[in-house]
Amino acid sequence: MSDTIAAVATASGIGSVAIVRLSGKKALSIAKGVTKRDSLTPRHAHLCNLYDTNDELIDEAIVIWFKAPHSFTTEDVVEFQCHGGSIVAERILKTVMERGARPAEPGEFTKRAFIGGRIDLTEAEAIAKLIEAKSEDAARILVRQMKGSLKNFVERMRDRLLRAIAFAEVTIDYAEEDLPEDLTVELALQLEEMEREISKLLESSERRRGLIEGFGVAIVGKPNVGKSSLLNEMLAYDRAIVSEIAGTTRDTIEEQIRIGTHLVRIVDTAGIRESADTIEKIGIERSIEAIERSDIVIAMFDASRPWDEEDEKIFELIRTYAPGKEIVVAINKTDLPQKLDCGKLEKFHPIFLPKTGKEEKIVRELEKRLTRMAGGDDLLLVSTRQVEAVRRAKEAIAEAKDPLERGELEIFSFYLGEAVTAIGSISKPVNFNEIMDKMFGEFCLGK
Ligand SMILES: Nc1nc2c(ncn2[C@@H]2O[C@H](COP(=O)(O)OP(=O)(O)OP(=O)(O)O)[C@@H](O)[C@H]2O)c(=O)[nH]1
Ligand SMILES: [Mg+2]
Repeated sequence: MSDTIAAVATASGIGSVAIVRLSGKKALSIAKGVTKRDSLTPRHAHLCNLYDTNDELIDEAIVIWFKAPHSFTTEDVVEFQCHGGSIVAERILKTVMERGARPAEPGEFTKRAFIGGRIDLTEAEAIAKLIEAKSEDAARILVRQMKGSLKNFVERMRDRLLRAIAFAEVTIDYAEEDLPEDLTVELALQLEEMEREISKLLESSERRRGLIEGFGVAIVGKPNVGKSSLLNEMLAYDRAIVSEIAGTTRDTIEEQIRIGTHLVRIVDTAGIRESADTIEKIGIERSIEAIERSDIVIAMFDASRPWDEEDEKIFELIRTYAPGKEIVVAINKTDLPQKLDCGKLEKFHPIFLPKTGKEEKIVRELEKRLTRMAGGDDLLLVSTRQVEAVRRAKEAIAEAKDPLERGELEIFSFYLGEAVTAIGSISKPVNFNEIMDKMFGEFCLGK
């Protein structure tokens, strides 16, 4: 913490402005040296010439000093807003290093903001994910979490748990006193309500993981039904080879498209078929893998051929995955004479794809499903760390139920204490160093 750290905070490449950031005890004195100024006014934009250690002019830049503790890191921070491109910013960085700063680790500015008590971990993680977010919906949720919405949820939950513990403790200490009889019932109700809220958060975070990473859509179906044709139409160019030969696609093909405000990873797979051919077999395994990794499965069937064992296999697969995923059943080749009996598929409300204009129909359907998946409350668990902590809290709350019923209030308190620790760790880690390095190491440089 005593080191003064520096980094180029903006993305590399051509741009009109780049920002070099400096944080720590020496930030101001280094800035004075680089600008050759005797003084800077806090929070004022100064137009300055910047010089390297050989007194050579590097750039003319805007320099702002954020005086400790009123800065992002709570330390003295100086920002140099220089001309874009990589050379100028790199020269400034080199100069501040020669004057006593050291390069910042990824996420180190945010780490200092956390250590300085300016933000908690939920806010830090929201910042990291906001930078990565793949959709407007995610950005909207994350900016609120950056401003403390998840932190507030955690605090409210902690308060409720602590109050429940306090009730129990009072009962333990003053058992003979006149306590309301329905206390156990009241506590049980509270536990149930907390469990419900936590489960909802876990469920909606899992369902909406795609808001940050992008949603996965897998197209599956027996060979030759027209999977690659659909992919090509969606991408508006011939990405995959299409032919009348069954088994044309032998590997999974993955591309990204935007649907509405969402980023979608669309995966075309090898047709699922029992096969002795090793290459095709590997392809089939990959198809199953693609289904497992996806949020939405487009299961495609061929209207021009009778239902067969291969269709049956796809049907079994979608039945297996249906409860956890959005399944879109698409009937293709509807322009040819109909030989397919769709009876079994009725409950999936199949959509019929025309020979031309498949894309429009499927995108409309996907948009509907995405809207459904993306909906939910305003909170989102954005890392496995957060999910694990909430899951642990949920388990501990569940464990507390039995002892409560049996009137074993010490054990009840113990489990609720575990829940408090687990939920609290979302904001502030229990095992400080380990979490700190793991978490902030995933940040990008300069943040
Ligand atoms: N008549 C008709 N033919 C289609 C339609 N869609 C695709 N086809 C044809 O069906 C054949 C197979 O199409 P592909 O897109 O290669 O099928 P696939 O499902 O990717 O096949 P594999 O990669 O072998 O699993 C090609 O000859 C396409 O031109 C359609 O709506 N109507
Ligand atoms: Mg194909």
